[in-house]
Amino acid sequence: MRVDVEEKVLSENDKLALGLRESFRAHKVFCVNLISSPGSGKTALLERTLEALPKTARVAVLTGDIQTENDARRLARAGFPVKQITTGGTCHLDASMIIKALADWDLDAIDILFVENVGNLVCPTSYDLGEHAKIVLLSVTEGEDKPLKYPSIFAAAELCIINKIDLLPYVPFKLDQAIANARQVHPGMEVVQTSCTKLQGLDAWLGWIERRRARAMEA
Ligand SMILES: Nc1nc2c(ncn2[C@@H]2O[C@H](COP(=O)(O)OP(=O)(O)OP(=O)(O)O)[C@@H](O)[C@H]2O)c(=O)[nH]1
Ligand SMILES: [Mg+2]
Repeated sequence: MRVDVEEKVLSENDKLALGLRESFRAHKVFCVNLISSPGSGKTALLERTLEALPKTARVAVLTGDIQTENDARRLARAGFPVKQITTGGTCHLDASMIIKALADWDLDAIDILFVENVGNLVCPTSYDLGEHAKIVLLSVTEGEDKPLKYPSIFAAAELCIINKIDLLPYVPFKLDQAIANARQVHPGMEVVQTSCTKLQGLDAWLGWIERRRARAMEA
């Protein structure tokens, strides 16, 4: 019975996600969905990203959390449109939440939409948001075995960002092994290493966005 209900909820989400995908296509919005454990640095990466973009860039952010507007407050400082989605307990964003949050935004004024999912390495994976790409963050304090323990998100994500590399001297994190583990789950997976405190790897990340967006717009 439980399985039946979950399947129904998921297929309902899939229908809504299909509509979102069509809407992103029609309005030429490139959308990425950032997923990671709580505290891996999704908001920090988006803060650094927004700061690095020209003020004329047409970017916007939806950020999901169970409670608080903290992340929206942090992200809004860069001056781009930001909206917090507070789920009130739900451990992931779903397509209906994205549709509701976008309702009063003009999609024609947005080229790139960043979605920061609720901090959770499991549940967000199952919910299509109509995005072009899922991106998984793994910080070096979490352990190099995480791609093997939580394979679904590493299989589904197009890009793995290994964040907090400034902490590598202080933690027993085997970087090569982490990359090998990610690629064991997802052969050929692209990996970018970043530090949001030391501003490392941001060019590689921004370059990935530009290339991936160009591909999405061609399709
Ligand atoms: N040393 C170091 N700290 C970082 C880095 N990136 C983020 N942090 C810190 O890690 C903590 C968590 O970062 P957040 O950006 O809030 O992480 P998050 O993934 O958005 O967390 P949730 O939204 O709660 O899931 C903060 O104290 C950040 O300053 C990094 O590259 N290096
Ligand atoms: Mg956050």
